[in-house]
Amino acid sequence: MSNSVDPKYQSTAPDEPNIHEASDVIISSDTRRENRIPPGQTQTRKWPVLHYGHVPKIDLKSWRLQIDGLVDNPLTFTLEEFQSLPRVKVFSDFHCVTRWSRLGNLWEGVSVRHLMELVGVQDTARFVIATGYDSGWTTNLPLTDFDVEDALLVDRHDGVELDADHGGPVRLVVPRLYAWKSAKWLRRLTFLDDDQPGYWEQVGYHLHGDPWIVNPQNPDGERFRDDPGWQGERRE
Ligand SMILES: Nc1nc2c(c(=O)[nH]1)N[C@H]1C(S)=C(S)[C@@H](COP(=O)(O)O)O[C@H]1N2
Ligand SMILES: [Mo]
Repeated sequence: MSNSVDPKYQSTAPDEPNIHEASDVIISSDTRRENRIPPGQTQTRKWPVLHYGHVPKIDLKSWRLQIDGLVDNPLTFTLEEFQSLPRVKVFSDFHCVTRWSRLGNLWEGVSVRHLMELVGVQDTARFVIATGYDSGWTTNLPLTDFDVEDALLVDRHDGVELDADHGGPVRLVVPRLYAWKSAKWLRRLTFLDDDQPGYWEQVGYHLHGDPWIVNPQNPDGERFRDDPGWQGERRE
């Protein structure tokens, strides 16, 4: 955790989605909710830095992104190759399970769907594991929330390069789930047919982690693992 002044502090109110309406920005649908703060969350204008352990030292020349598992064509990208892929912009909110929400982020990078097409994800794939450069930290996600138009691999945020504290050079951002599913310092994506709990999921955090789904076990969002088989309802 860093104690320095937060360069990402929002000195004015965060943007509303409609300012991007006439542009090529993909608007994450949760930003159109009347109340954009999920149950149990509090809005912050900061961008807190949150992770387990230390910011890994990454040599940009030897950085690689590996995509494998249930794919026809496993691929490994250098940073230069990654940066030459077609780019997208996504406007979304960001909700940490420690109860802060940062609204109105403009993310830039490469869409998850484009990468999935390049590697040819097989029909049997249902889940993905994202691995970070921080000693093999992982998180698991279902493709129902990953294979969506507003999920992307990010290298710029609010118009500037993503810094190392927030996961640079490249992080995952999956706006529909809690922020712990948005792996920083992304190193690898592995497609699987079964759900394998990642780092926090193994110690009790939710396998799915949707902030808008409420049920008796998780009255304010899918924070912790609940009874297997229980399906909550997504709050609209
Ligand atoms: N590789 C990696 N990614 C990670 C984490 C981590 O410890 N390691 N922490 C997660 C958690 S709990 C949150 S809330 C977000 C925080 O992102 P931020 O530091 O940019 O706010 O990163 C997520 N991604
Ligand atoms: Mo978090």
